[in-house]
Amino acid sequence: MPYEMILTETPAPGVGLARLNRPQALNALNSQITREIFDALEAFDRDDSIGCIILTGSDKAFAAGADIKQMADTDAVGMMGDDFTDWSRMSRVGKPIIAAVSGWVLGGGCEMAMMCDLIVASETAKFGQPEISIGIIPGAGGTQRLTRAVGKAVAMEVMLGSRNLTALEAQTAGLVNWVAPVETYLDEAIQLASKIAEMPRVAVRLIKDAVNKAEELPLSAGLDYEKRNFYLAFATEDKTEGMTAFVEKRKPQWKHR
Ligand code: DAK
Repeated sequence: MPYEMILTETPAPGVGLARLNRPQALNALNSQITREIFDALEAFDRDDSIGCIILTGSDKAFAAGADIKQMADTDAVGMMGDDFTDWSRMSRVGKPIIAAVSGWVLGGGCEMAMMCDLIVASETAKFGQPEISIGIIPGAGGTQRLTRAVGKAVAMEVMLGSRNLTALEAQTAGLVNWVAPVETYLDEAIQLASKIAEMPRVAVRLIKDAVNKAEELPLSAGLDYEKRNFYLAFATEDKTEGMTAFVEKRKPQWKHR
């Protein structure tokens, strides 16, 4: 697939990697790069050889937010009609996505990272929602996902005070899975992705689906939802293989079915 603003590769078996590649604008998210990211994530999602996806940028910037120059001349109606606004495409990706982030992780960049399932950050990563500094508010989930991730007090400070969190602060607050030196964070994300890609993929998908529901449903409805996914796992060949392999004391051979 010919992309102009992102790069894609398969850095390890089962791992698909999409890289934002607009260095002159610190990977600012305009309509084209956003569309290309969602196209690439969906292509990896459809690809049977891929079990886990990594979304990354450069060491200097994962993304410095939505493209302010593009938004500057856009009014409310223009924003509503732009396919830039349809970020639900990312939520529908069934395979796990790891954000491997470094440098600026701001505004829409922070929101995009939070839409991923895990975040591996370099020590230089700076997380923020500075929209207030340009007279707007977060529009791709920042007020909701950041608050759920780090709690109201820190979220208010970040958004009202336009204060960036360091990688360690973000990890302590619960936003980031782990922090690694800038030289190795991507390799560590690839190792994690490889490990997930080796897991039985139907179970991986069912877990991602159920965990994401935990953010939306009351506990009783969430437990019912989990139970249905649990029963569904019992309809897979991998359930039979996994349990048989345990009893026979051998490594399971997953069919991802
Ligand atoms: N948009 C456009 N260009 C940007 C940019 C951005 N967000 N961030 C940086 N650039 C460009 C700069 O204009 C500059 O380009 P030239 O002037 O060289 O042509 C180049 O990248 C390098 O930037 P700087 O010279 O500013 O670099 P510094 O190291 O001095 O500063 C910085 C780095 C990250 C602190 C600074 O660039 C900065 O403050 N950038 C803006 C950060 C920001 O305010 N981000 C939030 C934007 S609002 C939605 C989805 C998403 C969103 C909303 C709705 N829907 C689905 C509805 C998201 C909104 C946002 O993210």
